[in-house]
Amino acid sequence: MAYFPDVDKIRYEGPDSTNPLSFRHYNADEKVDGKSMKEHLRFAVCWWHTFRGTGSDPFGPGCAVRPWEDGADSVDMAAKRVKVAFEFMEKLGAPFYCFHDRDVAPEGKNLRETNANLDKIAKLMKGEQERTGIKLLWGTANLFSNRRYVHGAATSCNAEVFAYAGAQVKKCLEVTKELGGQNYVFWGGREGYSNLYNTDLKRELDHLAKFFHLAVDYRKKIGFTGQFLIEPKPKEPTVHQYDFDAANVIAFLRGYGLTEHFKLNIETNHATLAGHTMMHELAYASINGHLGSIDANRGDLLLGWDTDQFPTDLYLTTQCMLVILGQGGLAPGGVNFDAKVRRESFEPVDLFHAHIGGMDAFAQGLRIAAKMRADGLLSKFVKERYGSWDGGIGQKIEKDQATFEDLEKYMLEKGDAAGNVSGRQEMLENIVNRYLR
Ligand code: XUL
Ligand code: CO
Repeated sequence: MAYFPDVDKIRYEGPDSTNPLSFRHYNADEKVDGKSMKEHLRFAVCWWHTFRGTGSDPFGPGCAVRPWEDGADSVDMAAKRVKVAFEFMEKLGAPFYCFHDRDVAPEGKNLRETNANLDKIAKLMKGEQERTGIKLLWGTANLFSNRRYVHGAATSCNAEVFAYAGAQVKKCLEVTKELGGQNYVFWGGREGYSNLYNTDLKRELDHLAKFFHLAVDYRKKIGFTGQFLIEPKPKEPTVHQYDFDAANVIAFLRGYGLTEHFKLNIETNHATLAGHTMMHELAYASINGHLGSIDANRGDLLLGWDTDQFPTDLYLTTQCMLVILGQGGLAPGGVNFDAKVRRESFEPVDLFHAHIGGMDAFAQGLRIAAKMRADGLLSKFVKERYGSWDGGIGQKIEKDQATFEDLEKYMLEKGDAAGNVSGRQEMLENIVNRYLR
């Protein structure tokens, strides 16, 4: 049974193709900088938006046409959806996927039944993985949709809820391991607060760290070797999300002795909500050795909330790939499309158009970034801009060979600081445009 009968396998047809159901830039096996595009980009389809998204919004219910859905959140429907998902991913040529436990299997009437549902569906997913060769990039637990998580999960004021969340993550780690997941993601969900009048801030943060330590302990116990990732997000659903941005999460990990166990999964729309560019967030994580994976999407700057649109902007994808290539790649992480089609794009084929566009935009970004790096114009400019640190007083400061007294003596002799030159931002922006023509 085919769920997308009108769509064949999506193929690379080159930049001149006018077939909207073809890749114009993503050519999986083509080598760029010594590695295939497939290896560089490690694309993943997300289960939640692509197979559970209905297009519902605060103003109305879903209107997406999904002929295979029967409207039930049942185990049977979940089983059918596994077939739908793998047919889609196979036709698209996506090498990876990601899921939340509750995307793939429904909750039962208690934890035992819920876990049994998950096991049943995970078995089918494993079978489809073996049949298609599609792999699991990461699993994660949904610790935010069920009403028990109204006050958060690990940071709930209610210890019972912390206990349930621990049990849920334990199970999800086991399933992720069973499916060969290469990473495991923690997105804060409702870990945050809206008002300090009712919140013990210190206790909540301590509990969050305790939760992460318990996860690290359990992962060692079961021998799960996938990379742990924390996904920062500044606001939505709570006013003050604890994992605000890359800098905040890295400081948190340091403060609680967790740095060696976690990297970050950086999402574009979360970066922009934090008032940063994606490139800033990626660079900040990367220079700290913490860039693990990305959730590729974009927001709408005119709206300013988490619209999770598919990325199509070549400046954005080029900037992403500059940072990613700069650190030698993302593996075992990848590029996960945490993105959804617009409510108005309600037909199944729109799921293909959306992913094709995102994959092509990243493939182009990869090519452009590789060329820019090979030419080295930006890196040469930056190197020269900091040249004063490669000798003289700069080198002494960097090598801890200068005290404040030394600096005073040096400047009293010179009288004033010299050597400032233009930052040439406009010239550099023009250079970048040369590559994007
Ligand atoms: C929410 C979000 C999540 C995480 C996984 O904004 O990005 O879907 O990626 O829980
Ligand atoms: Co995300």
